[in-house]
Amino acid sequence: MELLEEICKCVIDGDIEAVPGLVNQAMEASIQAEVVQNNALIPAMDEVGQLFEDQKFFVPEMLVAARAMQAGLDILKPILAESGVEPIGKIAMGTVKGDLHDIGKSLVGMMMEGAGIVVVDLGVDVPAEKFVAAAQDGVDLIGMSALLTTTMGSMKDVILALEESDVRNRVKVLIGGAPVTPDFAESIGADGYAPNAGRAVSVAKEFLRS
Ligand code: B1M
Repeated sequence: MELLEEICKCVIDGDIEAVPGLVNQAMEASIQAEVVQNNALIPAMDEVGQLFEDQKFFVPEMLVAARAMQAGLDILKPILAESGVEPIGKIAMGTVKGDLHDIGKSLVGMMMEGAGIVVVDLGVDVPAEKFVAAAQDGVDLIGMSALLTTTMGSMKDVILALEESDVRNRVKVLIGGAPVTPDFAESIGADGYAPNAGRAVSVAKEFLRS
């Protein structure tokens, strides 16, 4: 099997043992890091997102695939940075204030990285000011996650803080998390909502294209 195809397959299979070795092999064979990213890691995560949408993959499979992708990307990142390859955009992601759930947020972040988007991980229990600071630092997108009905309201606080700080028009706001709905997203003035990591990447890419 061709090396890039093999990397792609091993990412989809979540084979975290094999991916770093194969990516190193590609580097030794002088395949450009950008080619490995664009022709192996990104298509693999596209496929994983699709399998999840089709309910052929569930969260555990998606998580191991994302980790395998991350293991490959960790090798490519410094090479990509040195060679000046431009990412397609930048997102600051965090779980909102009062909320400590980070699995979904991290999974979305890994999928975003797999799609060539730089992720600034703000962590969990993130106050509005931190999202605003990230917007002021020039990210293209703000991504918020909430898992508790009691913390969903913090998403609105962030949007209000962005509006008050005059940076609302510089960023698109994407939200998600188990209790979040499209209606809720609309009601608080978010630009987009995604029910899962695969869809979050599609929405982010649409925003970055527009
Ligand atoms: Co918590 N917890 N928890 N918990 N916990 C829930 C969410 C809960 C539904 C469990 C239950 O009662 N059935 C419930 C919330 C009820 C509610 O508000 N409606 C709950 C509760 C009540 C609590 C505590 C209050 C419990 C307590 O202490 N009494 C407490 C709160 C702590 C706090 O945050 N302040 C608490 C604590 C914890 C643990 C620390 C034990 C642990 C978190 C560990 C961690 O994250 N490091 C935990 C866990 C693991 C869960 C469950 C079991 C699993 C959550 C998860 O990781 N799902 C959860 C019950 C459940 O969902 N079955 C539960 C997997 C993850 C991949 O999915 O995060 O939904 P999810 O992300 C998805 C999508 O939502 C979407 O994409 C992801 C991938 O497809 N998505 C986005 C997420 N973010 C997105 C952002 C986007 C777009 C899409 O754009 C930016």
